[in-house]
Amino acid sequence: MDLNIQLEQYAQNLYQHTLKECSKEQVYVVLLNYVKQALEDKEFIKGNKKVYYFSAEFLIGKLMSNNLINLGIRKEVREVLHANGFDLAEIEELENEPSLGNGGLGRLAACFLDSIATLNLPGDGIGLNYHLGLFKQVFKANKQCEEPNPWIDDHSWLNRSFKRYRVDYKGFSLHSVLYDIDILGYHGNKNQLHLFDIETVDENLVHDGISFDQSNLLKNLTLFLYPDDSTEEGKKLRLYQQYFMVSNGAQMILEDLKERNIPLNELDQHVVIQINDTHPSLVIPELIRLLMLEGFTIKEAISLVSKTCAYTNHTILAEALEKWPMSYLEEIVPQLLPIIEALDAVAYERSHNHKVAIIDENKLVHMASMDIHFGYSINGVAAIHTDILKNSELKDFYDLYPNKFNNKTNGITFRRWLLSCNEELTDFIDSLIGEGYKENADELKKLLDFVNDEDVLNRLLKIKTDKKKELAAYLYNHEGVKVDADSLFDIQIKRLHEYKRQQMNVLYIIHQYLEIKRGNLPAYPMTCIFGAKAAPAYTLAKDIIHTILCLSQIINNDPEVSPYLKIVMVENYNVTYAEKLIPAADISEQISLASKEASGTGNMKFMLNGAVTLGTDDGANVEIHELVGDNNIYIFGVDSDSVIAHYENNDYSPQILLEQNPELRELVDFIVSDTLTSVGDREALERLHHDLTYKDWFMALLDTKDYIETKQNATKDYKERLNWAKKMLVNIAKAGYFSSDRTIKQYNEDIWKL
Ligand code: 6GP
Repeated sequence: MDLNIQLEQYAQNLYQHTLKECSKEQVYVVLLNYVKQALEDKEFIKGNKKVYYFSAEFLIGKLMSNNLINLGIRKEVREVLHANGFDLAEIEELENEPSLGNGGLGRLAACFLDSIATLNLPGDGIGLNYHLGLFKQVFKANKQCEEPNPWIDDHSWLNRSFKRYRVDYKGFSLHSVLYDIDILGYHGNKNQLHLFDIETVDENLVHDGISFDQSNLLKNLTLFLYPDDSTEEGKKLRLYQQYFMVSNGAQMILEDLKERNIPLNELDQHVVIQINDTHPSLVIPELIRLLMLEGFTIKEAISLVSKTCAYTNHTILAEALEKWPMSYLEEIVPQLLPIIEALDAVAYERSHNHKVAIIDENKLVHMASMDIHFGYSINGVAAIHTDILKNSELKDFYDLYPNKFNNKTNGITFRRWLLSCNEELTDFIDSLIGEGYKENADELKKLLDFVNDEDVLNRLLKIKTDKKKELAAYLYNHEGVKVDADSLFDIQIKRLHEYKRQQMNVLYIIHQYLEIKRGNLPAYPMTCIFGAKAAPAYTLAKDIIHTILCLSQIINNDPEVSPYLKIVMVENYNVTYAEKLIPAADISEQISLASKEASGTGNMKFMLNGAVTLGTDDGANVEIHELVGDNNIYIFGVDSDSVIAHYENNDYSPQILLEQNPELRELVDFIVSDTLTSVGDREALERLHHDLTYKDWFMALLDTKDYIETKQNATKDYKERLNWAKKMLVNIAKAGYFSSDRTIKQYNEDIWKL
C-alpha cells in the first residue's frame, strides 16, 4: 500500500487527525508505530549457529533514521512528510538517544549489531536496560556536573518480551524482565538486542545530581551504567549488575537450545558467546554452573564452555582490566566461587606460571585471565594493539596459547556514519561511482579516479562547507557560541582521558593564544572543538574539562584573538552530537600516547567524511596511515616502542623537559596564570599544572613540540584548497577497509564460523 495512505491511517488511528493536522511530536509517534510494525513484519535471521554479543554497553544512538535507511524508505518518507509540511530531520531529532553506553567499546557493539544483521548472520546482543544510562553532562561555572539521563518514555523502541529468569544472589533472588530492540540489517532481516531489567527499579531514588542509595538493589540495579565505583558499595553494585546480565543471558541461551531440541552437549556447535571486554566475563563460570545443574561434570562443562566463549580486549590500561576481590564474590555470588577456584586450578595445571593465574596472591580474581584460559579466541582491535598484547601486555598468555590470539581491526557501520549523517556526501558519491559501495565498501576506491578532477574537488569542498554551516548554526543555538564556518574546524571528540591527551591540545591552544597576542597570526583561522565526558570520579579529567572551558571563555571573548581562534566544548557529547560534528570536521584529532589507544573508531568516521587525521602512530591510525600514505595524514610524536621503553626504564621526566624548554614551560605555566585563574577554579587549575609538571604519566609534554609544529603545517596546507580537497578525497576513497561489514566478516570467518 502507498506509504502516504498508511501513514495517514496511523495518524487517524492514533490521533484522529490527518497527517497535516498532527504536531511534530505526533508525526514522530506515527512514524515510530509505522516503522515498528514494519520491523515486526520482518523475519528473524535463522541459522544453525548463532553469536551472542555480551556487552555492558550498547551505544546504539537514535534509531529512526537508521531503521528508515535499512528498510530502504528514508527518501520516500522524507517526501511524504515534506508534502505534509514536515521536515524529516526535525522529526528524527525528537527521538531520545538511548543512554546505554560510554565510549568506543559500546559504540563498536552497536556498529557490530548492524553489520551482523546486514551480513544476514544470526546474532543477538545481550545487555542491561539502564534507565538513567550514563550520566548527562551539564556545565556550570566552567565545570562538568552530572545529571541523570532518562531516555525511556512511552515512545521508545523497546519491546517487552515475555521471557523472565530468576537470578540468585546470596540470600535472595531477583526476577528479570526483558526488553528487546529489533536490529534490522540493511535491506535485510532482523536480529535482536536483549536488554535485561527488573520491574522494581525506582528512578526517584536519585537526588542531587546522580547520587542514590547504593544499597537498595531492588530499586537501583539497572538505574545507571557504570555507577560510581570509588566506594565499596559502588563496586559491588557493578558486580551485581554484571552477574545479572550474564546469568540472564546464559539462561536464555540454554532455554533456546532446549526449545529447539538441541542436546546441551552440542552447545559449542550452535552458540558462540563473544565477551566484549571483561564486564561480561562471569558468563564463563555461570554457564559452567548452569551446565552442571543440567548434569554435566565440571570437566565436561569447562570443556564445552571453553569451546563456546571468545574474548575481545579493548584496552591495555591496567585500571580497565577488571579484578574482583574473592570476598565480594563470596558475598554476592558464592555459587560461582568453587567454580572459579576450579578454573584457577586448571589454569595452574596448564601453565605452572603464577603470572597467568586467575586468582592472585591478594585474592583478586583476574577477569581477563579467566577469559584467556577458558575462551578459544582472544582478539585485539587493531594490528598494533594485538601486537602489543602478544609481545608485552599479555606475553605470558601468548606464549601459552599462541593460536588463540588474533587481530580484528575495528570498523564502523557506513549506514550510520555516512548514509545517515551525511546525505549530501552520500548522494555525491552515488553520482560518481554508483551505489555498489553501500554493500561492498571497497568500491569507494573508485573515487580515486577523480583525484585530479577539479569539479569533483570543488564539490567536495562545497559539501564540507555546507556541513560546517549547519554545525555552526547548531552550535550557536545549543552552545551559544558563534563560530565562523570558513575557519578550519579542528575536532577532538572522545571520552576524556589523560592517555587521549586532550591536555596536549590545550597546550596547543595556549600556544596559539600567546602567539596571536604577540601579533604572530596563524596561517588560517581555526575553530577548536571538543566533546568529552569525564568519569564522575576522575578528578584530573574534570580538571582538563575545566581548563578547556576557562580557555574558551577567555579566548572567545577576546576581540584580538577570537577572529583567529575559537574554542568550543560541546555539552553532553553523545552519538547524536557526533553525527553533527563528524561531517563538519576538517582535521580529526587522534593524538593518544602511542601504544595506549587500542584502536579508535572516531578516526575512521572522520576519515570517511573527508577529514584529514592529525595523529600519532597509534591504534588504527597506523592502518589509516598505511592506507592513505604520508601525504594524506599528519603523523607526529614518539613511536610506541619508545613509549613502552620509557615505561620499562622508568626514565621519563616532565621536569627535565621543562627545564630544557622554556617555551614549553611558558605553555604549562599559563594554566595557573592570572588570565586563567581569573575565570577558573585555582585549585583545579593548579592540580592539572602540578600533574603536568611532576607526573605527566601519559607523556603529553614529550610530544607537544612536534604536535604544535605538525598542526601548524597542516594549517598551512589547508590554505591550498584544491590540494587539501585531494587529501579529503583520498581519505574517503580509502575508508572502505574500515567498514564494520569487513570486520564482522573476519570475526565470522576466523572466530564464529556461523
Ligand atoms: C575502547 C578503546 O579505548 C578504543 O581504542 C577502541 O577503539 C574501542 O574500545 C573499541 O574497540 N575501549 C573502551 O571503550 C573501554 O571501555 C575498557 O575499554
